[in-house]
Amino acid sequence: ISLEAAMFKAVREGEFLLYYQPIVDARTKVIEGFETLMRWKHPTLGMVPPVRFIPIAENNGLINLLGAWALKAACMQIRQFQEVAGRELYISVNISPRQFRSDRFLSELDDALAMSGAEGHQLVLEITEGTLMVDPAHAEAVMEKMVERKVRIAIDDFGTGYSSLAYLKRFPISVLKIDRAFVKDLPGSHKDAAICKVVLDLARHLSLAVVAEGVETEDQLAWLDEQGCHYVQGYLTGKPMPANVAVTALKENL
Ligand code: G
Ligand code: G
Ligand code: MN
Ligand code: NA
Repeated sequence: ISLEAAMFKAVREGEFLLYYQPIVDARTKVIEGFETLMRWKHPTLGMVPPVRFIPIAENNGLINLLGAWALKAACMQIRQFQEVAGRELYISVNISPRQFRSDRFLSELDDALAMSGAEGHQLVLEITEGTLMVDPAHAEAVMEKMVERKVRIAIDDFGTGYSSLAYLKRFPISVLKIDRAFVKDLPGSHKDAAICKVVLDLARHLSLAVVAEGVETEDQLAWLDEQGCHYVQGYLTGKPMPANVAVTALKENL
């Protein structure tokens, strides 16, 4: 049976789960939030990576179902994380282009907040530049509704898409996530260093938060901190992990 057919069954049987990767303060390493990353635990294939199933789900529309489920699961989980930590944390959820454009997106967002009791300001939604470019007027209208709910918007994989900087002026964006592609050869690569510096400077002037992704070494972390990058995410400070492991990480991080 095809992966596609298996996915419909997997949704019914609850084979999808969320992993959580810490987003930490670059200086103190205090966990500020978690990005949720979807996993598919197939009974015989084992862990199917998202690069294999997200594109299929995006194509056949199953992403709408999966995305709505992930939003709910993430909002429910943030309550437990906060109880363990005894302080405010946020959860950052990837929203696929098709999910963002769906007519049901805002009502699913409201459902997730309502049923979990999570607050809008605890939620960051990650979208890519491509998502904004398909239908900017629609994107603007949806984002205004998100702002009304105090839900923040992050641009994921910043700088890797085909889009102009004009969208930083037009849309109510709060966070830029510097793609791993610009981080992995830091601090040695002059080009990557220049790109990261410019992004950080731009973000500072626009009052945007920056998260550097894919941080794997102490040298990368030290350089980013020195350049004024306040938040990092990567294997160095925490891999994507199941919720119970994330709870342990939170307890050790206090
Ligand atoms: O989790 P990595 O660990 O392998 O994720 C690979 C890719 O899959 C990333 O580009 C990520 O944005 C995407 N991805 C992971 N989880 C989700 C999800 O819940 N929703 C969407 N739309 N994409 C996701
Ligand atoms: O596209 P998005 O930024 O949502 O995807 C995040 C992806 O990056 C996930 O696949 C996640 O597992 C992966 N990732 C997170 N931290 C690191 C890291 O330090 N190194 C590498 N190679 N991948 C990472
Ligand atoms: Mn992401
Ligand atoms: Na990214």
